[in-house]
Amino acid sequence: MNLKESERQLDLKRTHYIGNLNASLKGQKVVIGGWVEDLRELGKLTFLTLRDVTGVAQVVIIGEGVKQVKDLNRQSVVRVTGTVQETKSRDFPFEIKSEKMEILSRAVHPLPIDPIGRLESNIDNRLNARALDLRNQKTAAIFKMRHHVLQSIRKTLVDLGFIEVNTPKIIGSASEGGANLFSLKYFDKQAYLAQSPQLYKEQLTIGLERVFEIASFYRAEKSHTVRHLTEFTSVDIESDFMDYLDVIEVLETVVVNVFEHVEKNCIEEQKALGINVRRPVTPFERLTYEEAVEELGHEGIHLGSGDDLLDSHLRKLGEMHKGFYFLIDWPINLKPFYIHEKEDDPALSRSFDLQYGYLELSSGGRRLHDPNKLKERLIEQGLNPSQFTDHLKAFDWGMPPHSGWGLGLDRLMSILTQIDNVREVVLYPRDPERLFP
Ligand code: AMO
Repeated sequence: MNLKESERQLDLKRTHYIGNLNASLKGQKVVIGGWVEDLRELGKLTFLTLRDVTGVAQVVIIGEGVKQVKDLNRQSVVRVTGTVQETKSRDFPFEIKSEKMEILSRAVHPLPIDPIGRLESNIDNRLNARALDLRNQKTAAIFKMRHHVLQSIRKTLVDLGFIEVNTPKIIGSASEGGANLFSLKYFDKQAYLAQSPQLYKEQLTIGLERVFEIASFYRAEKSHTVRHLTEFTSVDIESDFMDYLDVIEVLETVVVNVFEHVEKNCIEEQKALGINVRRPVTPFERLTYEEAVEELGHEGIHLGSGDDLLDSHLRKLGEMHKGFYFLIDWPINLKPFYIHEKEDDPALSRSFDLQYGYLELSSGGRRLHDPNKLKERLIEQGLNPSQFTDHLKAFDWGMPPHSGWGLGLDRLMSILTQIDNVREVVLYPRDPERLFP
């Protein structure tokens, strides 16, 4: 087929990612592409620092090319055909002598933020220009790490026999029964955004036994803290034939594997962030709610049995229990309707939270699988069983005993990267004030 020049597809191929180049390729012709991080004229030469997602290289331009890049703004996108050669530079092990320079896209000047990070931008300006912020190596490191974290979690759960599923995010009735639901008009009906996959994941144990989901969920809470978002990513699991202490072990394995994976596989990212990720000490401590209340008592904080642990209490506990620990056996009145009581002490429940210091990372437990008990609990909590008909009917189809948990991925990322504000570890965070970009 004879295509006219204008119809022919532009050749945009590169021969190498910059990260795959090395000094041993001396004399080899390569085609690389990326964005211009820096440009320095030095007599008849121009030095161009070119970055792609894998690394940074020095390009030397002589002759015609010098004119081409004379007025080129930083962050513009170019493709360079050239030869790998030795360099006198102290910052680079080799350089590319440019033979052909193609300017593919021009960046404006000034840009809304300095993506090199030489000029500090505040978080709001960075989030408003998030795509550009990803050219900052610190920011890029966070999201490369997040990718590794997701891979590690998937691997651990798949290895343990869990099947990855996708449940609906547009739902007809509240899954957790709470008031913090976003409602939306669904044609002529009322619908909501899912707060969690709770009811679906429980139902799925009927046929798939062990399931997990990694997805966005929604909470209509006007919380202005560094740990709350209105849209957050949750890692959820549910398994039949497991009690709460079994799924606690799964959770510990997931978390420890994440740290080990990142320690080994994210060397550059740790450097960029100035952190050293280390495998946490195991097993994580398990503190019962009653023990926690007693410890708080010694600190002069007196709680009645069944009182919730408020932020200030968790902060005090966090001072005494640094790092990861499980808070187990919560009073049943503090837990959602689906949580199973402790048979030997029905005021308590087979439930847990995973804490990192003061921060709650996950909660979970054994679930009620007896439909009559579940109906009773719904009524006790002021909920109407008739709104849960679709869920309850599954409990008559041979519902196995089951347990599970939900882990806040954004909070885990903030612990791992040692960055307090979850907005930093989410690409386009949503909070009560932020709906754009
Ligand atoms: P819970 O409501 O405790 O439990 O949520 C589980 C975990 O999700 C994270 N999380 C949040 N992260 C950021 N912003 C928010 N607004 C937010 N809300 C929750 C936290 C929290 O520990 N269905 C149960 C889980 C289960 O029992 O399986 C649930 O949703 O890290």
